[in-house]
Amino acid sequence: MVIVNAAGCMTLMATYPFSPLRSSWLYTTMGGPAAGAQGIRDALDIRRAKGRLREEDDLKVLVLAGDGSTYDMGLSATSAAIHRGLDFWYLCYDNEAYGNTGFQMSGASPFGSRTTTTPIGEEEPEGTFQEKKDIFEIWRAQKPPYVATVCSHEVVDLAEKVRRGMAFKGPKLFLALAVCPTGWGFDPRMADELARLALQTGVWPLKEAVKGEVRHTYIPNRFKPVEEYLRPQLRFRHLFEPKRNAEALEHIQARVDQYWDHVKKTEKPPGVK
Ligand SMILES: Cc1ncc(C[n+]2csc(CCOP(=O)(O)OP(=O)(O)O)c2C)c(N)n1
Repeated sequence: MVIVNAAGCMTLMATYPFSPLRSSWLYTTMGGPAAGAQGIRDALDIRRAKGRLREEDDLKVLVLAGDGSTYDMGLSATSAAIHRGLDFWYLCYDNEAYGNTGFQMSGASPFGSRTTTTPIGEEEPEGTFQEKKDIFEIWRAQKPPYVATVCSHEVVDLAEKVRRGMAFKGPKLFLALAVCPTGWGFDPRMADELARLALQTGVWPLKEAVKGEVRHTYIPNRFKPVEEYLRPQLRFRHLFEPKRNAEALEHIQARVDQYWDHVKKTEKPPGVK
C-alpha cells in the first residue's frame, strides 16, 4: 500500500529519507491527505491503463491522519473524495485534540475536557464546552461503502472490520480511539485499561455502517458509569477537584445514555432479523 500521511504525530515516524514503513509514504498538509490519495490512486490507475503496472502489483491507498486533520482541516477535501467515490482507505487515529503541536482543541475534543486552548477558568469551568463532532455520521451521510469505529482494546474486532472492508471498492473509514498518555494525562501503563473503559462505559461505541446501514459490533451487557473512564485522566480532573462539577458530569452521562437508548430503539440485537 501507499500511505498518505497528514501532518501530525504519526509523521514523526519518518525522518527523511528514512521511514520504519515498508510501504511508500507521502507526507501531506493537514488539509490535503484525501487530495493526496486521489493523486496516488490516479497515478496507479494510469500506470495500469498503460500496461506499466500489473493487476497483481496494484497498491492500496491509505490515508493516515489525526483528528485535527480528519474532523477539521481535511474535511472538505475528504468530503469531495467520498463524493467522487475514490477507492481509498482512511485511518483516523483520534486522540481528541491537535496533539503534535501541544494538544489544542479540535472538533473531536469532548465536552468537559481540558486542552491547551480550552483551559479551565471561571467563565468556562468545564474546559471544552463544545460537543465532539460526530464524524462517523458525517461520513455516513454520504453513504460510502464502509465506515467503522475501532479501538485498540478489541483487536479481533479491528481485524474483522478490515477484512470486511476489503470487499468494498470506494471510500472506507476506520475511526480509531487513540488513547493518548501525553495529552490526556495518564500513566502509559493504563493505556489498555482506558481503552477498555471507553468501551465498557459506552463512551466509544464499536460499530460499522455498510452502505449507510449501521450495526454495533459490541454492546456492553452492563454499562459502567462514565466517571470510571473520566476520573483517571488529568484532562477531566477539574470535573472532580477541587469541587465536583455534578452538572457537567451528569451532562456527559446523559449524552451517553441518550445515544444508547436510541441504539436500543432503532437497532435489532445481533441475530434478530
Ligand atoms: C494548516 C496547518 N496548520 C497548523 C499546522 C501545524 N501542525 C502540525 S501537526 C499539527 C497537529 C495535528 O493534529 P491532529 O491532526 O489531531 O494529529 P496529532 O498531532 O494529534 O497526531 C498542527 C497543528 C500545520 N501543519 N498545518
